[in-house]
Amino acid sequence: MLKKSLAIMMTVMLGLMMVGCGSSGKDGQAPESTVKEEIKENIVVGFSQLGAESDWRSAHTESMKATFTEENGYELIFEDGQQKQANQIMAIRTFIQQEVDYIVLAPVTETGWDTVLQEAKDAGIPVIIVDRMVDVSDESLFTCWVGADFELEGQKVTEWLNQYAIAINIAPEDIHIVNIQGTLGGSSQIGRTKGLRDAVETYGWDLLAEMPGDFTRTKGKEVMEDFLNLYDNINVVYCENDNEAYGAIEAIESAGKKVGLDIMNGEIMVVSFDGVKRDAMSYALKGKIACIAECNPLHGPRVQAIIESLEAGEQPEKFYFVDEEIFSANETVKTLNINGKDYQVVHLTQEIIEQRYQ
Ligand code: GZL
Repeated sequence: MLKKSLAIMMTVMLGLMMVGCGSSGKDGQAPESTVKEEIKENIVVGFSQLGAESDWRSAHTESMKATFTEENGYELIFEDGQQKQANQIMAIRTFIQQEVDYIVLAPVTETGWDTVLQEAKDAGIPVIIVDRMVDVSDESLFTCWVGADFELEGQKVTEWLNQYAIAINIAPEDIHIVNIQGTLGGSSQIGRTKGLRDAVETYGWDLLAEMPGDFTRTKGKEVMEDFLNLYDNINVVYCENDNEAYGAIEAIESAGKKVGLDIMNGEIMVVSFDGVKRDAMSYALKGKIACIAECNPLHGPRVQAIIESLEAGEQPEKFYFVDEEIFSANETVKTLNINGKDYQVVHLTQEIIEQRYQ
């Protein structure tokens, strides 16, 4: 707001100066266009991004930066929280001081936001939550949320695994799974882990261990190395994002084991989430990742639509869930039925990959 009033004052002063010098309309009046020119100010958006831990996060940041440009009528103030909630809270307080028009928050974890979101509310600044969710005592502390149904993502992967296990006739108790979790306390980790734990309970799989891999390749590799040192019967690795899967695959192959879908003959199957980069799809095409539940990072246009709606005085939906696919190069499992709804498994081919990344 402060920036806006300053800009308006400068525009009016500039208009008055023009009246005094240079071209003028009839009778010395300022040209119509100067005085009546509509003052269109850029909408100032303060965006607190949680970090830069993964391919997904980089694509998410890029989508926001590519959307909120000067040409599109925005001024984006971007702050990277470097995986620390304290940094994000500081960023939000700075945005409030700067009197931005909107705050967009990609929260690293779900809890601990009530106080600072109340400060934004008291300052009259709408807050839009993107990607992971916030767990607050009062949902009026944010205007809208846009993101994915992470538990459904977990249900898609585990239902694919259940159907695949049945097809290759492996007993549920012979499925020995380890889970390389995402950043603990973030909605994507909470939802994907719940999807797995519920399936373990339902189908009777053997869940050997779970450890956080923080959605990074490095940590994913470290955790997989630990798991391999602890267990000699792992045949499924549930990675809560692709970067962890890359690290797990590296660890498995460095240990002289084979990654693949033939778990009845000693291969270790890797399943994952995101499907953002071509690398992930190439791994899947080779069967090194058996299936990938898409998690779509392109939230920029979705957030812009919310802001445009609010600018027009409308009341957009409070929660906006993004529709997402599931991919596999293996054709054994074709359709998933989850909570009464069918989801087609996209059969990955080189052609589909080319189309997707053209
Ligand atoms: C999902 C997002 C997760 C991605 C990871 O919406 O929160 O965080 O799955 C990212 O790749 O690091």
